[in-house]
Order: sequence, then structure tokens, then C-alpha cells
Amino acid sequence: MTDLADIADIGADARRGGFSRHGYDRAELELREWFTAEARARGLDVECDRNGNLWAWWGPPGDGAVVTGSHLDSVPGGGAFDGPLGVVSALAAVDLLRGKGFRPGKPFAVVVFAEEEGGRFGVACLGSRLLAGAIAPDAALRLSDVDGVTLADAMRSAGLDPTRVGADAEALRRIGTFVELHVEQGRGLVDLGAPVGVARSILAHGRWRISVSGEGNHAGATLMVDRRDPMVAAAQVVLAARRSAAAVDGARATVGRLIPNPGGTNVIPSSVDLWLDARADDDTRTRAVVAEITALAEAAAAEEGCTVTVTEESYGDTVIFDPTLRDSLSEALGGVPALPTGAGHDAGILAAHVPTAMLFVRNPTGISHAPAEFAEPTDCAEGVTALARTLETLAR
Ligand code: HGY
Ligand code: MN
Ligand code: MN
Repeated sequence: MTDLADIADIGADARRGGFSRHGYDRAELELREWFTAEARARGLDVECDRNGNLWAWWGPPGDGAVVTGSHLDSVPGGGAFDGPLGVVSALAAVDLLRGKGFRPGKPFAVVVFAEEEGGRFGVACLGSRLLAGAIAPDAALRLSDVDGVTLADAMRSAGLDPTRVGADAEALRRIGTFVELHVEQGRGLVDLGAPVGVARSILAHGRWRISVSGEGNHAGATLMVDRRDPMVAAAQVVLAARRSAAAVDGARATVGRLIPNPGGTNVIPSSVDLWLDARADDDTRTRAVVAEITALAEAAAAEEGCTVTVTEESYGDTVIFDPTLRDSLSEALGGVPALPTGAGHDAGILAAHVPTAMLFVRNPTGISHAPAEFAEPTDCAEGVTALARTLETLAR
């Protein structure tokens, strides 16, 4: 809790509330410095890999390491726990283990993945996706933020060499087991009355950019019959997302971001960009929801004399965490519950490559990606104890 308090003024967003800390922006660079200092204070050796992920090694780096950690970046106006709780708990678990004289019997690292939320460059889990070879380097380097700054530019400004990004077989080989602790983003543990749980699965989920083009014009001088207003079509896409997802059991669809161009109060936009976040239990249902929303978007655009393009920006199929590892963690912790989650994580990317597990800490509000996100100090302490026990067992 002290560590979380330490960083509480970094990236605090007075306008939105909560925190805005995005890949390589000033706040996130400050958090990288904070993490590096905290890790070094614990005798860990910190290195930044070619994809911008930070690795704090307890002892010499090597293959088959026990790795724990999470991310420090946030969504715009995000909560204090999503990401940082996993990083802070990893450091606290190291404190607990060092305090009892434990020394890892194998390589051991605390990792901080870059741009997990995709809050600046639009692709979720960018650092772990690059490491795992799940996104092409040139496609990643071309990603740009709202000001047109590319990932390559941002990495260069942060002192990294963007030409080195890409699949990192050595980094993957070094991961023997990855365990990510994360605040629960939902009410599963609250409803079960349990402070800690393990992850069972992650929904299939992706992001699509929907661009509607019409005719920019004057809000006052243009008769209603003479309009080709992309905002009207965009509004129907938002409603279609709600209808289409509600019709498929367990599916979710969200439009949280919509940017009209040019965005004047007295201006009919010439185009509107909106982003769809769609998720469901499996690939088939997710794709079906997106297909229906796409068809409705095309019909709405046509009706309004507009055109529409739908571009997939990131996608990940359902993740089922390794049941053996999951159950052994759960048993070692006295039989904690195993929960599905609708939230994506770096652990979800790594699960396709190395044995991976997640620990969840109860969130009394169940709310996440908003300032109301919360975890009680006592539950956070339970999380640290559970993580330390897990890491000790794995690193004995
Ligand atoms: O969007 C997600 O599910 C995660 O928080 N990146
Ligand atoms: Mn998140
Ligand atoms: Mn997260």
C-alpha cells in the first residue's frame, strides 16, 4: 500500500479522474524509473528488453526462470490497481522471501510489460505481443497515437532502439513459469467471499476501428434532406453493438471511444472514427457478433449516403490457463476458487508459449478501468502472501 501511495501522484488525471499512464509517455517513463529504483533497492538487476519490457532479476538471468509481474500503464482515467497491484505485490513478495532468508533455487525475475492497455498505440498487450512474436514488428512500429507519434518515435525518445523490436526467443526461453497477480475486474471473489483466486480463462476479444465517411457541412445552412452525416451512422453502430452482443450469451461489445472529424459544435462531421471492443467465450461467437455489427454498420452508412470501413486492430482467441498449474496453485493456497475473466492480460499472451497462471485479488467494487477500482489492504496482503508462497514453491 505504501508503494501504491508512492506512485499515486504519477499520471493522476485531474480532468478524467483516476490515472492516465500510457506507453512511453511522461507518467509511464516516471513509473519505469520508480520501478527500476525499487527493484535495485532490493538487489535486483534491471534490464530493458528489445521490446521495452523491464526485467528485474533476482540473481543471474537464465533459462526456466520463475517470473512474476504485470504492467504499470493504465487506460485513460483508469484505476490505481489494474497493473500496479501486480508489480507492487511482486516486489512485496520478494521482500517477504528475502526477509525469511529464502534464495531462489533457479533464475527469478519480476517483469513489467510495456503498453498492456494499448492506451496510446491502440493494441493491447503490445510489449508481450512483440516479445511473443504475436504482432509483426513493422506493423507495431507504424502504430501511432492521437498526435501521430509512432511507436518507433516514442521508443526512440525513451532511449530505445525501435529497429530491434520483434520476437524474442531468448526472453521466452528464460520464462519457466509466469505468474501474474492482478486485481479482479469483476465481482467473482466478492460473491464467493474469498480474498484470492486463480484464473481459469480469458474471453476471446479484439478491437476494431470503424471509420464512417460522409460530407462535412454547415450545421445551420444544410437542410436535413441534404445531409450525409457520418455521426448519424456512427450512432447506429453504437446501438447495434449493444443489440448484437446482448443477443449472444456471454458476449460483450463496447464503443468507448468515438472521434468526429473535425469535431465542431456547428459542423456536420466529414468523418467519424469509433472503436469497437468485442468479446465472447469463444472465437466463433466473438466473430459472429462483430460480423453482425459490421453488417448493421454498412446498412446504416448506406442509408445515410456514407461509406464505412471496419479494420481489425488486435485480436486474441480464448485463453484457457494450464489446468495442472492452476489447480496446483489453488491447492497450495488452500483451495482458492478458479475464476474466468473478461479482461485481457499479458499472462493471456504468454499462456500460448510458456506455463502461465494468474492470481486475482478481491475487488469489493468489482469495477475496473475506472477510478472506483479498489482492493482492501487486507486482501492485498493476502495476495502478497499467496504470491510469495506460489513463487517460493516454484523457485525452490
Ligand atoms: O482490455 C482489457 O481487457 C485489459 O485490461 N487490457
Ligand atoms: Mn486493464
Ligand atoms: Mn491489467
